[in-house]
Amino acid sequence: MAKEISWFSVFFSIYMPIILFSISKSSNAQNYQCSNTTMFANNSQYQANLNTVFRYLASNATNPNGYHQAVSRTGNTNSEAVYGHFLCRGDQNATVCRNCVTTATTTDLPITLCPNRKVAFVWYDDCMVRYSNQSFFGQMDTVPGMILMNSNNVTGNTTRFEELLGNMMNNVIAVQAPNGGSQKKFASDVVNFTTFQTIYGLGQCTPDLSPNDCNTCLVSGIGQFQINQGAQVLLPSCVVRYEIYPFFNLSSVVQAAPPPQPLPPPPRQSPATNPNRTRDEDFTTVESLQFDLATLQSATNNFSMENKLGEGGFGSVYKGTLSNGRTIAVKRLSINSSQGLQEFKNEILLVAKLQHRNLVRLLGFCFEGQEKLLVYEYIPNKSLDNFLYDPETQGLLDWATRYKIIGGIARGMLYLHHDSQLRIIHRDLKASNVLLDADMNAKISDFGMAKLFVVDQSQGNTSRVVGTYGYMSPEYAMHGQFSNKSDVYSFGVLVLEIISGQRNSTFYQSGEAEDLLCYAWKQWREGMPLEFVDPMIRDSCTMDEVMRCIHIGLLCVQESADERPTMATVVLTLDSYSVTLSVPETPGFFIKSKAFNKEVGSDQLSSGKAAYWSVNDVSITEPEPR
Ligand SMILES: *[C@@H]1O[C@H](CO)[C@@H](O)[C@H](O)[C@H]1NC(C)=O
Ligand SMILES: *[C@@H]1O[C@H](CO)[C@@H](O)[C@H](O)[C@H]1NC(C)=O
Ligand SMILES: *[C@@H]1O[C@H](CO)[C@@H](O)[C@H](O)[C@H]1NC(C)=O
Ligand SMILES: *[C@@H]1O[C@H](CO)[C@@H](O)[C@H](O)[C@H]1NC(C)=O
Ligand SMILES: *[C@@H]1O[C@H](CO)[C@@H](O)[C@H](O)[C@H]1NC(C)=O
Ligand SMILES: *[C@@H]1O[C@H](CO)[C@@H](O)[C@H](O)[C@H]1NC(C)=O
Ligand SMILES: *[C@@H]1O[C@H](CO)[C@@H](O)[C@H](O)[C@H]1NC(C)=O
Ligand SMILES: *[C@@H]1O[C@H](CO)[C@@H](O)[C@H](O)[C@H]1NC(C)=O
Ligand SMILES: *[C@@H]1O[C@H](CO)[C@@H](O)[C@H](O)[C@H]1NC(C)=O
Ligand SMILES: *[C@@H]1O[C@H](CO)[C@@H](O)[C@H](O)[C@H]1NC(C)=O
Ligand SMILES: *[C@@H]1O[C@H](CO)[C@@H](O)[C@H](O)[C@H]1NC(C)=O
Ligand SMILES: CC(=O)N[C@H]1CO[C@H](CO)[C@@H](O)[C@@H]1O
Repeated sequence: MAKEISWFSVFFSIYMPIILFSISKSSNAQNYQCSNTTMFANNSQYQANLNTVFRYLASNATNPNGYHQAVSRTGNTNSEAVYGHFLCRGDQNATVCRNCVTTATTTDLPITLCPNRKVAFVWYDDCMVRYSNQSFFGQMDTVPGMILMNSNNVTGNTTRFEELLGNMMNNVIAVQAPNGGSQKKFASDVVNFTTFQTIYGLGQCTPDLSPNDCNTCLVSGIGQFQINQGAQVLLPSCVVRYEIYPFFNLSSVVQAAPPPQPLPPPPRQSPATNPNRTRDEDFTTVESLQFDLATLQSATNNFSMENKLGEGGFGSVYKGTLSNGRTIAVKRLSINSSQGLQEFKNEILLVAKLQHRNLVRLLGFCFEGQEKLLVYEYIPNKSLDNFLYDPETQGLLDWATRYKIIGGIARGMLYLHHDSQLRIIHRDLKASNVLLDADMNAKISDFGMAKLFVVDQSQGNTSRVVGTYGYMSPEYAMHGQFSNKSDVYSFGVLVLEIISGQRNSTFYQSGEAEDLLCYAWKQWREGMPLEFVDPMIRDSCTMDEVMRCIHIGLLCVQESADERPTMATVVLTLDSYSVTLSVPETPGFFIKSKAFNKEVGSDQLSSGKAAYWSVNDVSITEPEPR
């Protein structure tokens, strides 16, 4: 097991797993987090200040915007100051708000839930209350948090449910994001699922956030939804929730929700680099992520062959079972990091905070002696390439499943590029790096490796190329230039592979030795896209979805990185049929000449196979950054 050290690790381990239990409307006093070991003494100055803050909050609970911040800093030192706030749910009236805040501040927090704790959070249906020994005002925090799931499965078409839910939550984001100042940042929406079932959703941020921060918080919450009959994600700075029963005042529903807008550009400054934003680390420490070598050896049967799941870039992966029964995947790194140990640990801490339902979660690491191990959540099914290219399992991937996988990969990549605080470029997105869970949800793996092993993660040149031929964009393969758009290119190749059921690198269409991208483009230009579709799904697929996906794929692999869409546009396009797509230009690698004219006709295209890259489907990962 991971070493249990402080309350921080408890915070973390509470946050990491999805806490599953049915939501009952009445009792939800379970939803709290408090520092276990940082206590204050009875009759201390801290207690006096905290009581003052509680009194201020309760007496301001009838504020019209349902929000109040209070500070009490009586005493000699700053360390005795207490900061607190409450936020009432946007549709509730003052009476409900006051009852909720009063319960929190007079009994629950001081007596039953978090007695003598210096830092605490509690979330109820109607309000949330938080206090700390340091200021958090105006700051966006997504840790610690709680995920509550209704354990009942959706009855009916889950794909449709997920689509409707996604569109509804997009509306919720779009509606409240523009609200500035002290206005409520609250929105709710309703959508009919079937004649008999309706989905109700809401999202709310603390009003002290900027619109961008509010957006980021909501997106990060929604990213953790799983598709059940209901879910709520409770974060310090925002909450998101949906149910199949009306759980809020329906007159709060925004009328005529605007069409979904592309997400606004993320704030320029990365929160991770703002020195004032290091508070997150308070709740996740390197220690809480550290595993004993002995623990991992015994979990993996001493890295036995029977436990080996496969070879990935960077090393072999083993299945393990911890003494508490939890299954894990352990990656045994075969490479050295040029970074110092502390720097490496700091990066691990950051990567471990990337959490999204379409990303494989990093649970921890072990760095002992010669061993360098990364511990991940275990995903039961194999990777996408195993399914896609094995004639025995190919049939399991019907069109609906493939479509869901494409959407999942897109959302996971969007989170990496825009929504996570780190703005990660994956750099090695490919079918073998997409794992499928028991419900065939896509989970992207091996992200953040560039962050762990290369110092500079912003756009720039790199002296070595990490990536896999066949998925690498021209600018990356040739010049080592990487950016979000190189990932978009790899995504495009992956989409075309999923639709065609063919590996780009071994693609061979009888008669004409072309690569997959050219073939896709040609069929598209000639108005025969169905020719390109995997024969296994030709009869069962939904034509307009397939067309849209091929179109998106072709846009993503355009030679000019500027012409390629962003992942935000890709997700929007997948979610909304009203977005008009531009006509794709020539795929990169079609021909290496820059002078290639886009006006050229298809006959000329098929003869334009002058200078192909050599085929090689191995990850070329040179271990040592220079
Ligand atoms: C920390 O507090 C939580 C609830 O607040 C409790 O479940 C857990 O057992 C505590 N851990 C320790 C180590 O005291
Ligand atoms: C504070 O006092 C209460 C009783 O008033 C007692 O139950 C509690 O254990 C005390 N806490 C500490 C940390 O001494
Ligand atoms: C509200 O809180 C402020 C401090 O944050 C305090 O001065 C005031 O007395 C409180 N009560 C009311 C009714 O305003
Ligand atoms: C808050 O309390 C923690 C734990 O006691 C301490 O490490 C931290 O320095 C305190 N922060 C401030 C601003 O006093
Ligand atoms: C406030 O809302 C509650 C329940 O939502 C309701 O029972 C109560 O009558 C309302 N009070 C006022 C003053 O509107
Ligand atoms: C939901 O579905 C999964 C498999 O699809 C099943 O294992 C699980 O038992 C179901 N849960 C409920 C509450 O029916
Ligand atoms: C489920 O919903 C999706 C999206 O709305 C639709 O394309 C598909 O045909 C539906 N499946 C069934 C079995 O009705
Ligand atoms: C949902 O269905 C109800 C009744 O069937 C209808 O009155 C309502 O307008 C529908 N709502 C939406 C958002 O379509
Ligand atoms: C629901 O909201 C409307 C408009 O804000 C308000 O008039 C009504 O009293 C609310 N109902 C309840 C039960 O709170
Ligand atoms: C950090 O906080 C200090 C004091 O609260 C403030 O003066 C400074 O402007 C902040 N810096 C940034 C980058 O937000
Ligand atoms: C695990 O394997 C190493 C060598 O690979 C060996 O030194 C060690 O004793 C083994 N441990 C156990 C518990 O078998
Ligand atoms: C985009 C890309 O790299 N495509 C490759 C697909 O496979 C052919 C060979 O079949 C390569 O030449 C291409 O470079």
